[in-house]
Amino acid sequence: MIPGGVDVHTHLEFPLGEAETCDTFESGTRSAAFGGTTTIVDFALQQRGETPKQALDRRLAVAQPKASVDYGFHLILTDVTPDALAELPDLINQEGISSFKMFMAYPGVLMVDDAGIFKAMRKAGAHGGMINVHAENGSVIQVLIEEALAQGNTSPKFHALTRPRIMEAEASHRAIRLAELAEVPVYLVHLSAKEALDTVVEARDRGIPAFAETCPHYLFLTIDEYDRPDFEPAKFVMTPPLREHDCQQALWRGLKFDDLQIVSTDHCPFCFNENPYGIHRSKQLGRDNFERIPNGAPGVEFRLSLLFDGGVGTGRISLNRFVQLTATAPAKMFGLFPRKGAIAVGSDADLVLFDPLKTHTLSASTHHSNADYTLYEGRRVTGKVEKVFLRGELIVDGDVWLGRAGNGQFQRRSASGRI
Ligand code: DUC
Ligand code: ZN
Ligand code: ZN
Repeated sequence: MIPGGVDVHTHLEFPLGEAETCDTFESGTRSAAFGGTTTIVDFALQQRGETPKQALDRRLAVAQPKASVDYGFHLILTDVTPDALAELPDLINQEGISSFKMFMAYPGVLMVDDAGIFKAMRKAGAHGGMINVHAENGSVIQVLIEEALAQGNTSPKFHALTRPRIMEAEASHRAIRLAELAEVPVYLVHLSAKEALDTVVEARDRGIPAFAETCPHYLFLTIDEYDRPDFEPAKFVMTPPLREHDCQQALWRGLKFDDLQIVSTDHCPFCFNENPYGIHRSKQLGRDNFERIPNGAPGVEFRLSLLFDGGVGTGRISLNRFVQLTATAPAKMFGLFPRKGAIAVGSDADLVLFDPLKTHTLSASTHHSNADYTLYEGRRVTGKVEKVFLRGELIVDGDVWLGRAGNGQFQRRSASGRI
């Protein structure tokens, strides 16, 4: 029996550029539950011209009737106006939104310049908040993308080739240094490159509160997936892209030595085929231009099984470390502990009965996401979620769904806990 998983990086019903993810709060939280995750922290996106509070209210209205596991939100700041900054203290201390995500990538869409990031960091830091950063140098990457397209290099592999590891490292370093000056804890999302991890290690060795997560796809897949035939590689187009094998080894080492604190999924699902959810929810948008392939992949359901099989099963990490990476540390980092992330008197009875000996096959034909593919089709893993309890109520019993849409509760998170 282990604590219910806490996945602090999902995107349900989420607009991304011209696309939108294909899992609703109903399908996505059901998929999470079948994978042993009883709490997600998703994102509310501030659109331009909107204040962060307006973005939160909009997002709550979407999630509340549909979510079947507990949920919170990080707030994505895209427009760092004086009004937006003025709302941060209340969001952190009244509304339960203690972390803010900012993008150093996607110029003209989500990217905020260093001045904006620094202003938000200083304000959040002064009021107990955390800043999450998507660390890639978006301006330089844009040059590489435009060069590739001008040369007729439109296939999915060029998504990876135009997003080099050292541009993740450069932005990671910049984010950490800005956070250091602003005196705010910083959390790098979806860390993939060894060189980015090196900057985190360097900062942590100096005592800076810099933290990072990685995701199962960076631990189990490599850049070789982009050599698949036809348009198949589009399934693996996520940001940052899959990296070379030496990064994988560095990430596993990082998990072992606590240079990386959390494994979350960045569940950002788009179908491969246009039907049944339409082209804006599918990879086909980018058939003739890799830049238009929606960036993201499904994964929320397989985090526990993959990490148990590939981590505990191989002896890379201990069983305790597995629980820490998937439940306790994310709950602590994002102000949910001890309500979440622990089996203890007074904690929510979010419990997973996990069979460590049961072998099963990961497949889109049996998963519960709306996505029509998985990154791990046919992979055999040992370790399976058998029963899931949310606040004491049985919601997954083997293959049977007992949960209810609307039964998930919004979690007001406390000011950021550091671990
Ligand atoms: N970053 C994310 O965290 N999720 C989806 C796409 C992206 O770039
Ligand atoms: Zn990102
Ligand atoms: Zn994401």
